[in-house]
Amino acid sequence: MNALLSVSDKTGIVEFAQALHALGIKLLSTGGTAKLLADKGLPVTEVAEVTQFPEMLDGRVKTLHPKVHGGLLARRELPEHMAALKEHGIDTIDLLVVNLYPFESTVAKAGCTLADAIENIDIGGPAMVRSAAKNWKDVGVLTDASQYPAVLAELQAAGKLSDKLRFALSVAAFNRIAQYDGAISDYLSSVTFEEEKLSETYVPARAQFAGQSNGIFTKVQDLRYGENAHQQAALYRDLHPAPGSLVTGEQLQGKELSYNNIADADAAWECVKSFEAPACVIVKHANPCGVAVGLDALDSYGKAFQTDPTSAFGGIIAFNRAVDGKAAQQISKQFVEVLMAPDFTAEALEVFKAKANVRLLKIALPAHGGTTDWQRGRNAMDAKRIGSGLLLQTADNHELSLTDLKVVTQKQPTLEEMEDLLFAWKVAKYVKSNAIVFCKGGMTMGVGAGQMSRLDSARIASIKASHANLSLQGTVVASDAFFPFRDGLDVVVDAGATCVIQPGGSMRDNEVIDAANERGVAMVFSGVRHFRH
Ligand code: 93A
Repeated sequence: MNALLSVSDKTGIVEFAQALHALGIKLLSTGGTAKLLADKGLPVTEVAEVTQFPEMLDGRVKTLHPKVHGGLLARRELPEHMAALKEHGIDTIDLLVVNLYPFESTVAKAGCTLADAIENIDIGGPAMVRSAAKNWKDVGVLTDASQYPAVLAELQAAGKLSDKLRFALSVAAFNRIAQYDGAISDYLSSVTFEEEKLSETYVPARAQFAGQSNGIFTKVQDLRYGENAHQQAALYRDLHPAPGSLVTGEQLQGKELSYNNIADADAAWECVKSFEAPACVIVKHANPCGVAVGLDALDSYGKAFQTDPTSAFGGIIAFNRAVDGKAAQQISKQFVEVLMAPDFTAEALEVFKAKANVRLLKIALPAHGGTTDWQRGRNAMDAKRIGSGLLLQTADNHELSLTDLKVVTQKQPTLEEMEDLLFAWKVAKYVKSNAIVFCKGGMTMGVGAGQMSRLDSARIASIKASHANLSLQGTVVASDAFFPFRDGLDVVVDAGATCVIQPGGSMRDNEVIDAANERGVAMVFSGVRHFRH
């Protein structure tokens, strides 16, 4: 039996080759791999010796030769194939071990030039892998070091590979080639080509649409199950995650994160990150059920918890400040699934030691002063799977500034109300539509989320406030989209709101403005909508 070994990632190759040699398998190899094996005392024949052709063009042509591809592609059961090999003095190659030039990790490096990227496009490796994988009935093809043990086990037990394993290896090989070609295509498609700058050191800019994510994802871990127990799931992250994103965090303690934990944790973390003042966000089923800004972690937590203590049970809690011992004491009185913060003091960690199941995540906040979305820890792109398709959009990274606001009523908001309006608006952005959020004094007082009717969201928000024994008198309210009629406004004013923020832009804006004037409340248009589905 002949094996051809040609690997860029040389992890485990020496031990694997030694085991093949011990089984009497003849080793063929390319330059670098051959040298390594020979240095370890293994008898190895260089491919160049077999082809009678030197590796040339800086290694661009090493294995692209009929003596290699004939040996891989010949169908052993066809006499004419075997006769052709004989006629041309070609030996069969029965086992192929190849891993490719490291294209993905090369383009992931900062400052990677176009020339670096191009030189790391493997040609001969994929060609051999395809030949071997196509001829899976006769050839075993290994494309990853993780496959070495299973292959060795069969060879040692039976002296050959089973059809089942060779077929599985072939499928894995074509998957790997597809992934590799996908990475090349993604990278090249995202490159802004500037002819005048083209030189050996040209570092291409990535297209605006792709942002800093080069579309290459790496698997972080398999998850126990998906949204439900019968669904399989895994977590992937960008090869280059944005600073301050959830996937850059470190789990300090607690049970393994579940699919739903991660989805909810992300919603809480993205929301809390948007505040500059010390803030706390409590999430249940992807919606904030309590958000507050306060003096510190303890203060903001106390306020956020008050919004909806019932829903906060088993919640996912995020802070944008370190959690100290006092806050930890208070939080540990409730059932928490996941707790996230940029840091935990030693006292806080001590408190949670007694609650070994609580998942603690330490996630650094993005540094101040970033100008791009990526530097500010945000995705440039947002994706949603639909039946046999994918919806892509730029992410909702809009931030409201005071100058965007337009007061449309006779009554002006007070300074305090203005602050609460901006707070409520930020929260509403993270609440599923239709979103109605009552706030006062830097805390949510009632959150209505995810209803098919805006009126129902408004009603639910006030029912929830009454369940939490909170009064909505003198609150401000944010609506993620415009009020199509005056009825929605009437519901929130009846509940006690004295000031409203909404995008405006309805055909009946005048009807709604007249209603606000008639009811004696202030109303502000933001000019932008924040649907979230
Ligand atoms: O430059 S190539 O595209 N041309 C080839 O003919 C070729 N044959 C194998 N790259 C080629 N390879 C790749 O070389 C393999 O896929 C492997 O990644 C690498 C191993 O080279 P070495 O053994 O010299 O370290």
